[in-house]
Amino acid sequence: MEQTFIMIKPDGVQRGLMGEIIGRFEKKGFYLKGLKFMTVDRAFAEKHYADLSAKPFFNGLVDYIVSGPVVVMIWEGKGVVSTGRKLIGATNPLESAPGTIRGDYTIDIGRNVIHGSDSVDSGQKEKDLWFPEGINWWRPSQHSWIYE
Ligand code: IDP
Ligand code: MG
Repeated sequence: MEQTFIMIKPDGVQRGLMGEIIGRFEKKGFYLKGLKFMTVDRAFAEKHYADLSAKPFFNGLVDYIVSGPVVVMIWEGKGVVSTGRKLIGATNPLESAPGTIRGDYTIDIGRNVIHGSDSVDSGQKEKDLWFPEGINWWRPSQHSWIYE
């Protein structure tokens, strides 16, 4: 089944939004397959955001990601990459709809509390980067109440 990499950024941790964010993915019906609390260094953050290295905000983005602990997760489910992005909302909170995580809890693009993979392929790459030890295998007992 499809998987995505989700990170609660340092502001989401500091602002006490961990339970809220995890709850939204949980209640939707996605399965949590990996979960860690960690602090990364600049080289690691630069690797995660390598595609954005030419952007003018890149150094500020790296400063932001290394500024405190993050919660990193692997979520699984049908369509979880694109539905996960919908739960998260548009990158710029000025454009993210109410009801989305960024729409409900954030103001500034550089403090948008959460990351989600933008494709199945980048989800796989991000999982390999953040969870080299692998993730857990389990299937919640409610499976047949979520999937027909
Ligand atoms: P995404 O997180 O919605 O996938 P990306 O374009 O991949 O958005 O950008 C990664 C992150 O870089 C954003 O979530 C945001 O934290 C930061 N970012 C993007 N654009 C800007 C900007 O114009 N100024 C400051 N930070 C930005
Ligand atoms: Mg992105």
